[in-house]
Amino acid sequence: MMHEAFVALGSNLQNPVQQLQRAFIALANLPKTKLVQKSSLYKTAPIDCPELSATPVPDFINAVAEIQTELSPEELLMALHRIEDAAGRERPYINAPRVLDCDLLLYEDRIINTDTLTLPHPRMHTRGFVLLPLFEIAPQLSMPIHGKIAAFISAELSKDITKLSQTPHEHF
Ligand code: PH2
Ligand code: MG
Ligand code: MG
Repeated sequence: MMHEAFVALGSNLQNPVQQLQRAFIALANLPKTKLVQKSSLYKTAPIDCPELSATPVPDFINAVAEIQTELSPEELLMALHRIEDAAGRERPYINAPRVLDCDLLLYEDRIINTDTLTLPHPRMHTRGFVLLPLFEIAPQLSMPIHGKIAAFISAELSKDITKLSQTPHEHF
């Protein structure tokens, strides 16, 4: 049985646009999984990222993908971690700059609270960099617990987020 899931992608290191393009391909290549929709790429200001040096935290590129998968939520989570690791992800401290972050947002309407996985993603309804790309590909979507994503989108959450009009090199 195929299950609908949504995955948030983010990068603010080492050519983030290319990191996200590769991440979409990696999602499409997962076993027992189809990539159904990908949002535009969005340039977003960092949220809750500690500034540990004089250099400002780089902006992010964010996007959301819709997939259909026969993987279980736990299998999918592990597969997403492997995609992050393959991109060279390091985890020196919480919310450190990263080459690739792949977060499982929703898996059908499952509510899960284990040590390793919380669904729906606990912060998804508070983050413009998730809500805007998600709304682009699934405007009618409803989250378990919180309800319609559209109800959470506001001018405040949308500030410092720019939709990139064109993904470079997509025409080749
Ligand atoms: N991810 C975070 C924390 N802050 N800010 C932006 N703009 N984009 C992100 O993907 C992001 C963030 C934790 O994963
Ligand atoms: Mg994240
Ligand atoms: Mg993550």
